[in-house]
Amino acid sequence: MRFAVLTLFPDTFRFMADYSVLGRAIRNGLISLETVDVREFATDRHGTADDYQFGGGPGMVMKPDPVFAAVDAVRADIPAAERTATPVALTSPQGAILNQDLVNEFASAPGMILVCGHYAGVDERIREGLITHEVSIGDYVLTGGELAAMVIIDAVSRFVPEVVGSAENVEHDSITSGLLQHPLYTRPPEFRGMAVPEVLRSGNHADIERWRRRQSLERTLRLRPDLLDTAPLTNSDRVFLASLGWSGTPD
Ligand code: 6GU
Repeated sequence: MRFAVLTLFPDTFRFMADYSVLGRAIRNGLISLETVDVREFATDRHGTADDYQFGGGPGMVMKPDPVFAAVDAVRADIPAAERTATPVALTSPQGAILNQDLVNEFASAPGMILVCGHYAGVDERIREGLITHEVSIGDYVLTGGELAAMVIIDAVSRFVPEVVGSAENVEHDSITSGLLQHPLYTRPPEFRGMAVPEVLRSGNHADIERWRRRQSLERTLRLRPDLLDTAPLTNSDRVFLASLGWSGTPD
């Protein structure tokens, strides 16, 4: 999986290439992360990437010409057969909020081009002529799209085979399964008066699975009841949830 990031601050991505899971994935050639300095594609010698807005108003706007030129340069390196399947995502607070479905969609592509939004925003022709997806990472405003791009790259990379320890890790993780994760414990069995639940030390795998499933269901009902509307639930899940007062649709 190849990530190309268009940014005004390419250095901010350096730590991603160094740190544990993604750093290893890059060194192993499972993913590649290329940063493209938009300023280098500016048409003037000052490297101007932003300008005042037509119509007036506060804040600068990212100019279209350097961004188009930078995307063209990245695309020229992508095999023609993969070009149309490569999303061009703009990070911006106006985008669709990132969720696991969108992460999965990106993960099925051969690569991604990410454009980090900045200043008051981007010239609308960037949206019209280049961008296939506009993505936000939540309803709050960041100083720039770099952190959002890093979040997207991290979440998508987990679904590239072998980046995370085993496929099971990804399939069983919380949200991917549609429910929040059950509680986890490691040694010591008792810590500051807090004991590991007996069932986890029983060696009875059926009991352990049932306990974990119920903990997931209980936690999801308490913290994220909205997830229960779409989570794949069995009949016994529904009976258990009903016993907790859940009034969701029985099927
Ligand atoms: Cl993608 N960019 C900015 N600037 N702020 C954000 C965001 C993105 N997502 C949430 N807030």
